[in-house]
Amino acid sequence: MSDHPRIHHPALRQRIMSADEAAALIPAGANVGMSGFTGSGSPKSVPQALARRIESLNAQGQGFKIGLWTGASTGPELDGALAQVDGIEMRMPYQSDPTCRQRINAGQMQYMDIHLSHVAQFVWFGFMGHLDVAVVEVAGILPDGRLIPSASVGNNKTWLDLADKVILEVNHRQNAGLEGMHDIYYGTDLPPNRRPIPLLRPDDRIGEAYLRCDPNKVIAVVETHAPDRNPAFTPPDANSQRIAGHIIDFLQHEVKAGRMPKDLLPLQSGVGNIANAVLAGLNEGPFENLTAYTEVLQDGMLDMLRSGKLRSASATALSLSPQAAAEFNENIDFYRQRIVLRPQEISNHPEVIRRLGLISMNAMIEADIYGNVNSTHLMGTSIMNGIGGSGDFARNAYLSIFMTPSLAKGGAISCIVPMASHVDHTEHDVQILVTEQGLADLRGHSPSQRADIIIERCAHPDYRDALRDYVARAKRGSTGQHTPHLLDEALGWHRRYVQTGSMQA
Ligand code: 0RQ
Repeated sequence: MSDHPRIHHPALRQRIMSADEAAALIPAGANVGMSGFTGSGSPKSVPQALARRIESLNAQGQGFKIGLWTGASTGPELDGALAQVDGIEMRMPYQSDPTCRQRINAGQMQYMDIHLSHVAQFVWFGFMGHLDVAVVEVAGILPDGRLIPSASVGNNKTWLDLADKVILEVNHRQNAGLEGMHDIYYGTDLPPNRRPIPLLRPDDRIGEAYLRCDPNKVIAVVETHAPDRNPAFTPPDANSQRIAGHIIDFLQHEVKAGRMPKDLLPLQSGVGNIANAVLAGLNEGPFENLTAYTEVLQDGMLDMLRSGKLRSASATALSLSPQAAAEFNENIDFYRQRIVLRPQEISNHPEVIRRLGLISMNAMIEADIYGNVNSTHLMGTSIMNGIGGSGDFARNAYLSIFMTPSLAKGGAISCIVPMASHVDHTEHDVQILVTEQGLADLRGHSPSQRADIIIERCAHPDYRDALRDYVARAKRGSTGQHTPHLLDEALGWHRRYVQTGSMQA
């Protein structure tokens, strides 16, 4: 046993093999559900071995590809390795890998970008086709075959339940102290037999600490020793700090107005540097005894747990910089009492989000003057990452906040435009927009009123006159006066950038 101290199931110890041997068991054309959510908890060895196999088979003209389903984005060992060898036919539900992005935007890889809360149920409903193989990283295997989940949960429960065959990667680098941090809920039936999810507080535990897995389905167990790969965050810049300041002032105002308790409502915070800066601002800010019900737990939330500002945090994945991961690993007993990691169908569940009344804060690419938000497409046609969980939260939160610097590309692009070049979140799902310029509270306002508020509060001064001029002319030239637009001109802003490299041309 001492050779394989994390694999306690006798029959599964017999199935230990190399990553190359395991990858050879994945057939061409298979739909493969892999673990992984941000750079956390994805398999580290089998995808790279599969990429090597695909490369050599494709060199012989075989055209070997798989359908790749995950929790969300993954590390370079997974998305990067498979995309580089052109091994992915259809990718879903979210990616942020440069090679994937390039292939998708070149029309060489199919990508189905869907709400993260939809993934598990779409697969259960049979909407996505058959799941052939699951490749899941775990922190250990118990004597009865149950699995200690890794640093993310994502869709692993669904993959293990539904795949014909399972390959497990047991990663010795994952902290053994993760055991007990997870809450895997097995009560999600299918319509018409669904029951309420009994989660009433962000830190409730309603399930089990382990993933169930039929040992008879396990065709390979591979041992690995590789760390998760999440990049470091950049320290908050002046714009992010201003955005954080506007949000904190606004939340104080909401408390004073009696629309929120003193310790606020559970926080959801999106990915990236701005979200992290807002958390840093909250850590210095006036609010105490906070809770989080979110999807990804970044460095900023760890700081808040340590300082005591945050009482508890629920997520589906850790997404920690190497430095924060080291601190987390040293103090895992402290964090295990305060963090719950759940399947993403629960962390992002509309019913739970609506019940808990979240404050949802997500970054965006651009917003238009009426409050429609683009989170996914650069200049309307090229995917950046994907919608991720932003739609799950925006539609169902108590308060939905979207934020961005007012300018992109060194000032050549305004992030406030007449008409969003792509819409992920409609005006109906967006209550607050924030840039470093200010905060626009859109609640209770008609489209025309919103246009004035957004231009005056959020647009950069360099673009305000042009936006005001657009609105004035749209009011004169538009047939309908509810949402005035000059349809032939509305997207001209983006066209001007494409042609000249500047919207101000
Ligand atoms: O491109 O790198 O080529 O310069 O867009 O911009 O400023 O680095 O943005 O890292 O904060 O991510 C919305 C993409 C923001 C992210 C988004 C260009 C800009 C740059 C990226 P370059 P930044 P951030 C729950 C929440 C969707 C998922 C989500 C995201 C690149 O937050 O993916 O919310 N969100 N999940 O130059 C043209 C504009 C632009 C622009 C920026 N207006 N026009 N290009 N760029 N604004 C968590 C999960 O779901 C996991």
